[in-house]
Amino acid sequence: MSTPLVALLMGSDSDAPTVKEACKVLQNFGVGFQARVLSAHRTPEALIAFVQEAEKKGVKIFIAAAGGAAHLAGVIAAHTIRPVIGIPIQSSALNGLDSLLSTVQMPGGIPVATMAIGTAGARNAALFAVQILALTDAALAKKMSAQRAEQVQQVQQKDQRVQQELSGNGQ
Ligand code: RP5
Repeated sequence: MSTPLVALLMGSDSDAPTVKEACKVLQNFGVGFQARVLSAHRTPEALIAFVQEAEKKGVKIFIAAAGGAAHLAGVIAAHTIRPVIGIPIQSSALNGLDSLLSTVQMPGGIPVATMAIGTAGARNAALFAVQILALTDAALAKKMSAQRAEQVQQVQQKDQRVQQELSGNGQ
């Protein structure tokens, strides 16, 4: 894998199954990333040291997944001017609403691009990171367009199938 352009941080190893969805997307696009468990609350010093070091090593985008009182993305954003994308984990106590609100409600001046709760958010976080990188990488932009076209085809196939199965209107 190439030099990590994306740092993918999670507050706990219990977030890993969700974060895996983001990893799959980045792997599909051939974007190098580093995944780490670092917590805004449990390992605050190590988190800040990692962010500073990652910037020096050329990480361009931070993705942060956390649940509950999810301050990971916000704390990262406070320590870097690189884009930070937040994934609110679908927590068991409040189904992720806690994670969503604590990730999205940043004070003006320190933005976090907050995705949907759970696995859809994880996929979109990675896609959003690829879109940012694609602004200055024509090959990546081409792959992104191809992926969108493939998605259109998949939906069209599903449409055909549903028409045949449910309404008998398939051609
Ligand atoms: C957050 O607390 C983590 O991101 C995780 O979603 C949540 C629960 O962590 P564990 O108790 O499973 O380690 O910091």
